[in-house]
Amino acid sequence: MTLPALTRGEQLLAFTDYPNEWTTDRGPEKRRYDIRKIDGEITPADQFFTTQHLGHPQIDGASFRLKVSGLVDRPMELSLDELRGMGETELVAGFECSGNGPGGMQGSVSNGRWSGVPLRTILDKVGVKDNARVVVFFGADSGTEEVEFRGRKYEVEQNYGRSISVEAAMSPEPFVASSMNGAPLTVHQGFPLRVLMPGWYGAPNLKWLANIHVQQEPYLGKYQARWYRTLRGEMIGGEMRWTEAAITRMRTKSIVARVSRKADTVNILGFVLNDGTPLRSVEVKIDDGAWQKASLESGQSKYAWKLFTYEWKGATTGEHTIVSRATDVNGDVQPTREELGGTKKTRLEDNSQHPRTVMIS
Ligand SMILES: Nc1nc2c(c(=O)[nH]1)N[C@H]1C(S)=C(S)[C@@H](COP(=O)(O)O)O[C@H]1N2
Ligand SMILES: [Mo]
Repeated sequence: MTLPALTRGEQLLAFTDYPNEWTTDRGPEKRRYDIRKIDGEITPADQFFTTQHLGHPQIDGASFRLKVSGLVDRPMELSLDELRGMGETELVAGFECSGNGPGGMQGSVSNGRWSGVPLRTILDKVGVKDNARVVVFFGADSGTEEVEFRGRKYEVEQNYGRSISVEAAMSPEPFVASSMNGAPLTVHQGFPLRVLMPGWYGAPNLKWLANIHVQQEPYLGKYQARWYRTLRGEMIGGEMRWTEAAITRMRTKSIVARVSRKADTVNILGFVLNDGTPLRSVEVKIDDGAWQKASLESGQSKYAWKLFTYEWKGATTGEHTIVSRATDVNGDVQPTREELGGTKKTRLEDNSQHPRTVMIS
């Protein structure tokens, strides 16, 4: 495995596409990850990107209880100790905010080592009733939200909420995480508990989890039904139909993150992230050259981001454009901006190729 850390005598090259005012700071309690600083597979907790809508709730771990309610045989309120006693699973997984893109220099993405209790273990303990279809997660964070209906606006108090199907909830992957990178979750990361949906965008990875509620009908809270969705053209029954769908699984995206030089070799490093679908290749293109195959690391799990590297020999001085594209085993190729624009109207889930510019001096 090629180590992503810089070796002796290796120097970072400057990207010329970062706006002068770009910083990792996104205002109170929000932070981007500076992907030029990737020097290992795991993002350190104090650099892990972070965002939320309704601020940070302060939760006392000792008196905290996770409420499990709705269509279950045995509703429960579980303490952190009780949850810890129910088993532990660990997974290296990355995710990006569905709004991550060139505007924020792809800084709303990170990769961590999470551990916690499988969601299925909790649901088995309370007993999900046969008529249950949906598992809703509510965070402890709340605030006044504006909801628009038929041209009128309404102000309501609500918690951040997200839902998944019972089928997805009972699959082996999702878990309720209590630690990242070997330490309890920070307030930023959702202390004391967050949902970890491996392979899904950030929005469903609900922080400060306070209540798991099981129900039969779809959950239509603002952050499920309105805010996190995409207007997309799909071929359905042989016709192109424009439909809206909730943000769920990550679409394959590769990004050139760091460019460095040692003697006459320019080293290009980037990451690929998706929903766990195995990858066929990652390729790199320099200026108007041909696509060249990059070497791809296997990553620490199916759901971890995969780092890729490409050695560029014979680079000339001046500004150059570098872009990458990933292709999965099904042959799905990461689209260009123009290609993606043909099937997606709204802004979220932008997995288009992102050409970067660097200066070689
Ligand atoms: N309770 C709660 N969970 C939340 C959110 C939120 O506003 N409230 N924001 C979501 C969004 S949009 C993203 S991108 C991720 C960010 O997770 P991070 O701060 O650990 O990077 O948290 C998700 N979980
Ligand atoms: Mo997000």
